Amino acid sequence: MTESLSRIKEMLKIAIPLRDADLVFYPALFNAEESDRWMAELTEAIAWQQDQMTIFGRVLSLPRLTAWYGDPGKSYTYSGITMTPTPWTEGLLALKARVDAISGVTFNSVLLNLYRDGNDSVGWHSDDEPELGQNPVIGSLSFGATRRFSLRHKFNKELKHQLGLTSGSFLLMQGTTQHYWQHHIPKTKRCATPRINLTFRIIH
Ligand SMILES: O=C(O)CCC(=O)C(=O)O
Ligand SMILES: [Mn+2]
Repeated sequence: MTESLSRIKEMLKIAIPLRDADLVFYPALFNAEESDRWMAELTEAIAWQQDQMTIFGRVLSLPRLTAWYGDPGKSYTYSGITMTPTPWTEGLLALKARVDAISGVTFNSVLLNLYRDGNDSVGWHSDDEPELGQNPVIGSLSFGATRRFSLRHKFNKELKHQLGLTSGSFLLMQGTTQHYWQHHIPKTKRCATPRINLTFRIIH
């Protein structure tokens, strides 16, 4: 076994026991030094965009910067925005290799979010667009500031969960998770530094 494969097998892994969901959390897929390096490299190397969305006829800027990379032809539409993929960079392919190995699937695209500070956020949603298939597998990698990731059940208001997505952590969401649960990253006054999140996806 190669060194990196055995390292992956020994990785700290936490199953999050939520009804109607399949969530596995790896608190330290990357160590602090690697994470700082990726944070700096991705900040520089990614073609960050400020996208707009239209809600009730009003055009608003998304409260974060985004980018979409992936295999040719793997376009993705969400919130009325169609993103055509930028070709993989060497760095993103290296991250994908680690994430593929731990997830046991082959991702073909990644949506990147840059939260400049606690004023940036993402609203409640499920990653359930038709092109993600019946049971979407989403691999969510975080670098930089720790932000709170909240989950709520779509049909039972009492079921909720919160998780701090720390730098270097990886959250795998699969099975029926996107059918039954929504997630978001709320704004916070307690965060003045940036965070980058990469959600690896399989576009069918
Ligand atoms: O930033 C995060 O952790 C979540 C991002 C997210 O939910 C998405 O891009 O669909
Ligand atoms: Mn999402």
